Amino acid sequence: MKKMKVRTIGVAAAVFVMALASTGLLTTTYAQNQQPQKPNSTRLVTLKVPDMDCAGCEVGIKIAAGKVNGVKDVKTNSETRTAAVTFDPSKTNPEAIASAITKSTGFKVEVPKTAKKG
Ligand SMILES: [Cu+2]
Repeated sequence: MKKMKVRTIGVAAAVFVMALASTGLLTTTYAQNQQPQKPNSTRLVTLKVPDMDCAGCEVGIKIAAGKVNGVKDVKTNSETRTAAVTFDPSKTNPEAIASAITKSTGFKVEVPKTAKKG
């Protein structure tokens, strides 16, 4: 009976330490997310492409956006009809990327209002 009690306390202590450790980790992650963006960091914009309805459209949009200087990554989704573009804001901007896609593929591209400034 005595042994049982000691073991229970031991387990409870271990759980308590683990809980403390995970709280510490969460706090650290939160603090990192709060840091201001570095001047050279990239930005992500999700462009709407209402006429993108198949993989063929996606390829054309990826190629067109990828040719824009400063574009780092393009992820298209023909189901949601969006193109998530990662870019270097010192080299290009969402509207320039949108117009490059339209010029190359003929697709109308909508830039979200929040991305138009800056
Ligand atoms: Cu298509």
